[in-house]
Amino acid sequence: MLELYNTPHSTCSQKVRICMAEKGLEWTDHLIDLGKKDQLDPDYLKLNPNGVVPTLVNDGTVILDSSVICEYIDELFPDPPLVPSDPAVRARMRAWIRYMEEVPTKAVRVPSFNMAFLPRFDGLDDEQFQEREAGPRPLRKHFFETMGREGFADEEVRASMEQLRQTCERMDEALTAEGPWLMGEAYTLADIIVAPLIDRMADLEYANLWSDLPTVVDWYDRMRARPAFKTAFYERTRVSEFLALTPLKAND
Ligand SMILES: N[C@@H](CCC(=O)N[C@@H](CS)C(=O)NCC(=O)O)C(=O)O
Repeated sequence: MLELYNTPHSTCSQKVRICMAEKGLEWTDHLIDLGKKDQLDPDYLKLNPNGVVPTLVNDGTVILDSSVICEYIDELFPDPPLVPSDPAVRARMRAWIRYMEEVPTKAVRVPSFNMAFLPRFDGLDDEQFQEREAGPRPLRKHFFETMGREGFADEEVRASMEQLRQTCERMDEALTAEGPWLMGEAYTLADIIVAPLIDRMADLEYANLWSDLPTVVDWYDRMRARPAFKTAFYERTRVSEFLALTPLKAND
């Protein structure tokens, strides 16, 4: 039995949900409310000591980290394949995944928090903010400290936007050279892993990051048309649907 501890609007959860839906799998949904800090509950920390979502449990076996979960799912349920069989092509796909984790996944957090999640702290004074943020944050302590009550600085916002633009340009290069997917003919985990990041930027009204790149526009349209994408992005999975968006301090 597959159980997924996840959060509707979390990009890391969304990629796992797309992957599982592509395989036609069913799973038991355990919803984790990040705003209420369910991810830091001692019982959840026993499952995932990083205090983040998602976590997959397969008949008692715990699998952590969204990209690792996607590869694990692909190995257990190889049909339809989402990982290339040729080792060299597979290595190229994994290099994409590492890049996605190192660059756009981190970059997306800055506008996401400044625009969507910062209002959680509205009205709190310093002491109340410290109190709310007290306690273990195994992975994100420094992230929240840097963000503070005021959000990330303009410089940080600009750097993130630059990294996200670089991602779109790299996608454009790959899609122009091969296509229709990032790895060419085969639709793979590389497409799945970047899709929620692009979707988040669209949701935050930053589609201008790729609007001059028709290959990326077309890729995103095809991605959204997939039934698995629709399963993963059910109602109220986008931050704009339930959070007030606040314009960024440093626009673009
Ligand atoms: N490398 C981890 C990162 C997971 C992660 O950062 N998840 C975010 C949501 S996308 C989270 O749980 N954040 C916790 C928080 O905001 O306190 C993975 O890919 O699973």
